[in-house]
Order: sequence, then C-alpha cells, then structure tokens
Amino acid sequence: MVDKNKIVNKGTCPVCGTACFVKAHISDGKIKKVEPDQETMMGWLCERGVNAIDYHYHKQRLNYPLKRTGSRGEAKWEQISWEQAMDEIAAKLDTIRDQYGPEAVLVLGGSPHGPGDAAAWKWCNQWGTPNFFHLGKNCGEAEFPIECAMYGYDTTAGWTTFLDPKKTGAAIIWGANMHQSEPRIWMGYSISKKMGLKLIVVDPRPTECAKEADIWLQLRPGTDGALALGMLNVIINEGIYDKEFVEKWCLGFDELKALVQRYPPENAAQITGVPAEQITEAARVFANAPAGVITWGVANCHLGNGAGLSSVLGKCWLRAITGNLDKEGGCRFSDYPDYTALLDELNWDYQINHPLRTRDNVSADRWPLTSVKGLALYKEGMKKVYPKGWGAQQYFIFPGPYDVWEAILKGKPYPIKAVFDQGTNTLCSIGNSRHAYQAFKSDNLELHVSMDHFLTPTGALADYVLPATDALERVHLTHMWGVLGDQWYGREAAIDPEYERKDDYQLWCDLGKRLGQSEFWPDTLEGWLDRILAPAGVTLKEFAQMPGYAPPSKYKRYEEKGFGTFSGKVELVPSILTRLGYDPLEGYQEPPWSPVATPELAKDYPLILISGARVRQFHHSSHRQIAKLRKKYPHPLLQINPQTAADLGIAEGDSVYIETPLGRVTQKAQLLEDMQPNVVHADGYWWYPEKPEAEPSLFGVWESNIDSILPNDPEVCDYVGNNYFRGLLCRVYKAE
Ligand SMILES: Nc1nc2c(c(=O)[nH]1)N[C@H]1C(S)=C(S)[C@@H](COP(=O)(O)OP(=O)(O)OC[C@H]3O[C@@H](n4cnc5c(=O)[nH]c(N)nc54)[C@H](O)[C@@H]3O)O[C@H]1N2
Ligand SMILES: Nc1nc2c(c(=O)[nH]1)N[C@H]1C(S)=C(S)[C@@H](COP(=O)(O)OP(=O)(O)OC[C@H]3O[C@@H](n4cnc5c(=O)[nH]c(N)nc54)[C@H](O)[C@@H]3O)O[C@H]1N2
Ligand code: SF4
Ligand SMILES: [Mo]
Repeated sequence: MVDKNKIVNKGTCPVCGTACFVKAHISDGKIKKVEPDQETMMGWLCERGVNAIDYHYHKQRLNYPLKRTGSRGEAKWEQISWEQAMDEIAAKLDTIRDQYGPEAVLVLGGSPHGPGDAAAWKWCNQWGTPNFFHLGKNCGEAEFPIECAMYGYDTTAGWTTFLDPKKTGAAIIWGANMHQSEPRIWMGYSISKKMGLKLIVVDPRPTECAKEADIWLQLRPGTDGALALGMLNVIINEGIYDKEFVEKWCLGFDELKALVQRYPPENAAQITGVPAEQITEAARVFANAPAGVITWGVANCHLGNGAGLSSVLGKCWLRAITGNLDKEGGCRFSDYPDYTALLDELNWDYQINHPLRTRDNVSADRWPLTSVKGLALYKEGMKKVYPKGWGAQQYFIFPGPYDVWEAILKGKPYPIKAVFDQGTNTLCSIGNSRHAYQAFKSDNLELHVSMDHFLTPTGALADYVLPATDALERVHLTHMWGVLGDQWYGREAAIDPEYERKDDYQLWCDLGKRLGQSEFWPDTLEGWLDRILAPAGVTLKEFAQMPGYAPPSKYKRYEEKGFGTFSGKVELVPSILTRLGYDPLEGYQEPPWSPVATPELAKDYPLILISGARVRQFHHSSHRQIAKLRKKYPHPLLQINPQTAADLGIAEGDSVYIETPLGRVTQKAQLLEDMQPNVVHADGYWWYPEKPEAEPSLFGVWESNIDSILPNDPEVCDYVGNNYFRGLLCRVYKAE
C-alpha cells in the first residue's frame, strides 16, 4: 500500500511507454503536481508529459470492467466486477482451447507500455499460442532480426543511437526523426554536432534533423536500399572499408563486392534521385570517420516487399564493413546482462517445446523468419554468445497481420477464435485496418477482450473492456521488451490504483491462475518483479531506491566470444536467412507501388505517399482527447509542396482527400517548402474521441485514418510480413 500521507512519491510518467521518472506531489490521496525526477537520468517531462495530471484524471478514462450488451460496435455496455469478467473470459478460453487448440488465441499489443507487455508474452508462451502480435511487428521487428542474423547482436536497440561526443566522428540518422520522436536523443546529436560530429540524414522530408545536417540525402521514398548499395559501392571500390576487420571477421565479402558492382553512384542516383556526388561524399565521410553510428529508423521497416529488406541489409552491411561494430564511438552492441531472471521468466523454451502446441504461428510458412521455427533457429545460431537466447530476437516470432485476420475470417491455415488487445488501438495503427475491422466484427470470433486507458475504436468492438492502471498507479521495471537491455531501473507506484483499474500484469496472472498456470504467476506485479530481480539480490522496492544499474562499458565483445552466428563471424550473407529460403543478395527492389514498378497505377495515383511520422504532441493514436495537446494539433495534416498544391487548386488549411485504390480519407493541407513536388506525407493514427462511439461513426475512425486505406496483402508486405506504410502511391484533391 502506498502511504497517502507522503507528500512526494517517486513514480513514472503515465502518458506514454517511454516511462520517464517523475515526482508526484500528493495530498488527500490525490495527485496535485507532477514534476520531473531530476535525481535520475530518466527525469524529464516532454510536451505530453506535462499533462500527466490531465491524463491520469481524464473524465473519459476507463474505470470499471464493461461487458457488451448490444451487438459489437453498438455502444451498449453494462458494468461488471473484475472477478466476473475473469471467470467468464477464462471459461470461454477453456472451451476454445478444447475445441480448437491453444493456437486459436491471438494477443495483440502496442508499442511498449511497461511490464504488462512481457506478462502477455509469458502468458502466450505458457498457454501455447505462437499467435501474439505486438505492434513491434511494424516497429523494430524488421531491423533487429537482420542485425541478429548478420552479426548475432543488435546495435540499434541499445545505445548506439546515443553518441559518444568525443569519439563518434560521423552519424547517419537514417529513416528516423528524433527531433520529434526522441527529443532527448536529438539533444545529444545537436551537442555532438557543435563538437565536430559530421551529420548525415537520410529522409525525404525536410525535417529539423535534415535541416541541421552536413549532408541531407533527400531520396525518393522507398529507395533506401539503392542508396545504401551505392554508398557500399564507393566504400568497397575505393578501398576505404576496414580491411583488417573484414579479413579477420567477415564471411561473404566477395559476394557483397560482386553485388555492389551493380550500383555505381550514378545508377544509385538515378534510382534515388540523390545526386551521385552526394552519395559519394556521404560514403567517404562515413567510412573515413574514426568511428561512426547508423541509427535505427522505423521508416526502413515500412518500405514494403523487397524495398524494406534491401534497405535494412544495406544499413547492416555499412555498419559491418566499416569496422564500426561494437567499437568505441561506433555501433555499440546492446547488452543483455544475466543479473535478472527475465528471460527465464518469459519461458520462451516452453513455447518451443509446448506439450499442447502442435502448430506454428499462422504466417510461419509465408514468413518463417518470424515464427517458432525461426526462433529455434536463432537460438541455435546464437547460443555460444547467448545460451538463453537473445532478448531482442526472442519475441520476434510475431505472425504477419494479414494472416491473423484471415485466420479469423476464413479459418486458414487454422481458426483463430479469441482476440485480446491490450495497449494497442489496432484500428488506427495497422495497415488496411478495414481488414482488421471485418475480423473484429466477424461471428467467427467468439471472444474479444480489450484492455486500455480509454475506450478506443478498437475497444468499442470488444465483448469485454477492462480498465488499465497507468504508470503512476503501478510499479515499473525498465526494458522488459527484451530490447534496450543496457540500463535497468526500478520504480514504485506513486499512488494506489484509482477505481477498479488493474495493471496489465493482473489480467494474465488472473487468467493464468484460472487456467492451470498457477505456479508461474506470483499474485502481484511487484511479486513478479521481485522474482525477476532475485539473481541481483534485491527486491523491486529496494531497487527503486537505487540509482539503477548499467553494465560497465565494454567494446568489441566479439573478440572474446565471437559473433552470435552459426559461424561465429559476421555473415554478410546471413546463413539464417538462406536456410529459411530468403535471398540476401537479391539487391535493391522497387517498392511494390511506385512510378517505376507500377507505372499504370501511377497514372491514376501520381503522388508518392509516406505516412505516420511522429509528432511531439501525440503518441500514435493516443492523446487526441487531452484538450491542451489537441489545441496545439487540432487536425490531421497532409504535408505537400506549395507548387503541387497550387497546381491542384489547394491552399493552406484546405480540407483534402487522400485517395488510394483502397479508398479515401480527409486531412488538412499543410504547405511545406522543400517537400519534393511528387511526395506527400499524411499524418497517421487519427480518430476523434469527441465523435459518437456507436457505429457507423466508431469515433470517426474512418474519416482521417490513413492506415485504413493502405494495403496489407502478402504481396506488398515485407520479409517478415510487416506493413507497407511508406513509399506508396495516392492522389490528392480538394474536398468540397
Ligand atoms: N501509417 C503508419 N502506421 C504505423 C506506423 C507508421 O509509422 N505509419 N508505425 C507503427 C508503429 S512503429 C507502432 S509502434 C504502432 C503503434 O500502434 P499502437 O500501439 O496501436 O498505437 P498507440 O496509439 O500507441 O496505442 C496505444 C493504446 O494503448 C493505450 N495504453 C497506453 N498505455 C497503456 C497501458 O499501460 N496499458 C494498457 N492496457 N493500455 C495502454 C492507449 O490508450 C492507446 O489506446 O503503429 C504502427 N503503425
Ligand atoms: N512523440 C512521439 N514520439 C514517439 C512515438 C510517437 O508516437 N510520438 N512513437 C515511438 C515509436 S513506437 C517509434 S517506432 C519511434 C519512431 O521514431 P522515428 O523512427 O523517428 O519515426 P518517424 O517519425 O515515424 O519517421 C522518421 C522519418 O522517416 C521518414 N521517411 C518516410 N519515408 C521514408 C523513406 O522511404 N526512407 C527514409 N529514409 N525515410 C523515410 C519520415 O519523413 C520521418 O521524418 O518513435 C517513438 N517516439
Ligand atoms: S509522455 Fe512519454 S516521453 Fe513524455 S515525459 Fe511522459 S513518459 Fe516521457
Ligand atoms: Mo513503434
């Protein structure tokens, strides 16, 4: 129990999953003020975090469990107790398992929201369903598995996005815009730049990062693979790669050398639209720097079939052959120290060997890299370095989203009958969300449970809606996604849960206990975190009083144990990929829809569409109901070049339609100098919490939500089945 008389409690910001540390001033059991806890490295408040109190006490927060009384989407609910909800849901799951097997349960999650995500995976592993699909699918999944396949570590989930201002000579911000998405990291870049860092930015939009760059490579969206191969061509042919490292540690260099001959800078320039001299200069600056960093960027995961894989491989090759892997000031490996029992607690091996599970996830045949089969292969390949498996790679067994909706709608390759969504507003964040909508509405779906802070368009279609605590009301341990494992901090709850809100862990614990998993689940989240911290000899409460733990800086860890690959070397042609039937040497592929790949389509849809870039005011679909934030960003914006807009008769602030072959949505025009004339950017994730819940409105989810008109058929999805959000085609016209 939290002591209500305490004036200041150290807690965690409730507003987004970044989980910054705050001090909450409390009197009469109510939070009166929230300020950054500057005694910790994690103490700050961003533009959203300053509204922590408004968020915590928002009148639209979910406070009690609800059960549907009308049809799905009819907005008719009754309030029930948590116990009743758990009893009924568990009974239903039991029947579904008997009739269809454990794999018939699908769990959806969003971007990180604290220990609840890890509890969901633990539950799935113990239950025996490989069908859990966190939005990590469209986030890190595409980049981390390739890093793990090529060098058996990951550089991008760890510290490498943080520079070493004294050692890092050059950095490439590639497909990311930290100015909006990670302002704290961007601050580090700004400071390093003043100290002499050479900054290269790869982005089609004129972002703040791009404007501050020494070299801005403003490429045609989706052509990143060709750009990387062009840079590799320069670096290899000019002999400015790290020869000693390549000779000693890399396999497959001759094949890579042969591949890049197809991409002299002039060819890469023709594909990307970036001048050949700029490609050459960027390659030289990066390769000649004493140490260099290439960031992770979500854009590379969104380029669609072929285009995505070539871009991610290209970034990995650049990191490797320039000798930057785990070098001081270079691309540091993230560490996954064994002073916690997190990996044991998640029970990944149980998933691999589950006594009841007879089938792999529903897209395993199509995209085997992310399947139980893929997981087992990674574990085998990486075992010399990571005997327990590697955090960042383990949870990448997610199925592709196309197949999970088909499994509900058509029962193929086998039926999915129950869906849990927890901490995701899937209808606003998944490609072709109308496909997801059909699945949620289908009579084939026997159970849909949603757990959130608010009733969202996705939750509005559920059978049960459960109220989640926010981070001020629950204990916290960092990095339970199995990525970003370098620094660990614990945190206490600042206040007891309000109303009947429960933490996300409690859902899985309470269902687990009703369904034969009792020994796996301590009664409370705090009890579970104590168990995870046991190897370190501290409890969560004790750990929360400590300054956190970061392992001592180590470099070139491969010199001790080799790389975590089958060969122990950097496999430039990763054997995990070739064993699973992928071709890493395919070279650059055009995005599925592009003026080059589909000229007929481009006649009708002449503009290149990118979508969903981050803005400081919102976390994806969240915060549209927070008045102070909404005031600053009232409508979704379509960014468009002023001349293009003028040619279309569109003025600043006009409502416009954005149309693809799947339909149209409306946003407001924002004219932006330096946008390429044939490229537009549409805001992502929009819904209108102020509009009616009942269908057909569904909180206005079909009005402006760009993901509702983006394709998700397997032909356009990338090599792990993730969605295609950037480098598509559309047309834009003024709305009446
Ligand atoms: N077009 C396009 N689409 C994209 C992307 C893109 O770049 N472009 N990016 C993709 C990426 S990288 C991501 S990560 C996804 C994000 O997709 P989602 O994760 O679906 O998006 P969010 O809006 O963050 O959804 C979070 C939901 O969780 C709720 N929530 C917040 N905290 C908690 C909590 O502690 N517990 C519970 N139970 N609920 C909580 C919020 O109220 C909100 O409804 O979108 C993907 N979709
Ligand atoms: N405020 C805020 N911060 C967030 C989030 C949030 O929702 N709101 N979400 C968090 C999450 S889950 C994630 S995944 C991260 C993502 O953070 P970032 O990786 O920074 O993601 P974005 O801003 O979506 O996209 C980065 C850039 O990609 C560019 N881009 C578009 N198409 C292409 C292309 O074809 N090639 C290249 N090279 N670039 C392209 C866009 O113009 C954009 O500037 O942000 C995290 N931080
Ligand atoms: S909203 Fe997110 S990034 Fe901002 S202070 Fe809160 S936890 Fe940190
Ligand atoms: Mo993400």
